[in-house]
Amino acid sequence: MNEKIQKAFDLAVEQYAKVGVDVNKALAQLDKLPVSLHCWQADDVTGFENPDGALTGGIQATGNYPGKARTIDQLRADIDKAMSLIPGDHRVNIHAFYGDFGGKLVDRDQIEPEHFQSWIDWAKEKNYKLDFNCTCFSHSKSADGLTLSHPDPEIRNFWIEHVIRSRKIAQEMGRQLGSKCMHNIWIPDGSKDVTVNRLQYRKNLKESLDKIFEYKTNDEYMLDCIESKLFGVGLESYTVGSHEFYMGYGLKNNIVVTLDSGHFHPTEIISDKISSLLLFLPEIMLHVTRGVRWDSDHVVVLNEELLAIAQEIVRADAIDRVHVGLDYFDASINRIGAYVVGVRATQKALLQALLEPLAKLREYEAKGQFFERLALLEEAKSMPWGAIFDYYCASKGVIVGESYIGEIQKYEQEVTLKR
Ligand code: RNT
Ligand code: ZN
Repeated sequence: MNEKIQKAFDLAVEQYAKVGVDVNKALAQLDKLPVSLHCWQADDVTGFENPDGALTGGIQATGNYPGKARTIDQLRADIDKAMSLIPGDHRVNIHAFYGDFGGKLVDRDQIEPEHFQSWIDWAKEKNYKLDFNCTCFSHSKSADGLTLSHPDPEIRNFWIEHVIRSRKIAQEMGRQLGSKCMHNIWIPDGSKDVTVNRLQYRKNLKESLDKIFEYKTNDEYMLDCIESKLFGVGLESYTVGSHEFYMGYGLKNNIVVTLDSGHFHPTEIISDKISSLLLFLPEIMLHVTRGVRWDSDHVVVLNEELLAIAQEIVRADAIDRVHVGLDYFDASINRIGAYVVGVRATQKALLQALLEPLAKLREYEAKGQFFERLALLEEAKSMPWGAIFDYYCASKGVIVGESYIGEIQKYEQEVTLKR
C-alpha cells in the first residue's frame, strides 16, 4: 500500500470515528454491493444477432466515437478492461440479442441457454455474475412499436415465447454461477400520437405477462423484474407499460419493479420511490442513468440524485434488497471510459452513503433537533470520503484517482482504434 494513501486513510478513519462511523465496516458493506455493468454501452446497443440492424424501440445511442466493439471477443475484452479499473466484484448485464449465435440467424423465439454458455463460462473464469434481459426491440416484429401489447395475437405469442425463453436462460445463468440472475423485462410499446384505446393495449400487455409468468422459475436462480417508462423517441404520446401499470402489476403479483432514473418526468426522482416500494416488494431493481433534459442516457456521474439513491438504499437498511444496474449508452466518447466513470461514480455515491453518521442523524431526527441534523448532513459532505475511496481502490489493486485516464488512452491506442 502506498504510504500517502495509507496515511490519508488513517487520518480519515480517525475523523469518521469522531462522528461514530466505522470505516472498515462501511468498506465491508461496499464490498457486498455489486454494480451490474450493462453490456450494451460497449457497442451502442447493437448486439450480435444482426450487426447491421438498426436500434429501434424509441431508444437512441448518439455519437460516432471510433472503436466500438463489433464481436463478442471485443465486447468481452472491453468489459474486462473496464472491470480492471473498478474496485470490487461486479456483475454483467446481458441482453438476449448478444447471444453467441456463431454467425447463424437465431430468431428471438428460438434462443436457448446454449447460446449463452460462452457468456457463462467467461463469467465463471473472470469471477463475474450475470444478469439478463429479453430483447423486445430492434426486430421486424416490433417495427410498429408494439410487442407484448400488440393487437395481433400471433405477434404477442412470438414475444411471449421470447420472454419465457429469456427467463429460462436467466435461470440457467443463475444456477451455473451460483448467484441469482435478475431478468428484466422492458418493452418499447407505445405510440407516437393520440391513442384512443389506451385500455385495450394495457389489457393485452397484462394478459401477455400473465402467460409469461405461468412458467415458474426457481427464485434462487433468477428473479423477474418489470421496467416502466414515460415515453420513447417516436413514441411520445402513449406508453403501454407506464409506471402505474407495472407498479400495479408488480405489487399484485409480487414481481420486482425496476426503477430507471431516466423514465420519469425530468424533475421527478427515483430516490424517493425506493422506501415506498420496499414496503410492498421483497426486492427492487434500479437502472441508474443520467437524463439531460430528457431520457438521454448520459454517463452516470456523481450528482445529487445519484447520492440520494445511494443514501436511500443505506438509510432504509436495504443493501441486500436493492439491485443496482447501470443503463446508459453514450456513443460520443470512449466507451470503456464511459463504463469506468459511471461505475466509479456509483461506488463513490454508495461509499459516501455508507459513511454517513447515520446513528447520530437518526438520533437528532427522532428528538426533533432539525438544525443539528442539517448541520451534520452538511459537514458529512466535506468529510474525507475521497481518501477512503482511494484506499479501497488501492487495497483491491486498482488504479487510484484520475490515473486510470492514461490506462484507457493506452487501451484505445493499442486496441480499440485498431478495430
Ligand atoms: C429503455 C430501457 C431499457 C434499455 C435496455 C437496453 O428505455 O431503459 O432498460 O435501456 O434494456
Ligand atoms: Zn432501463
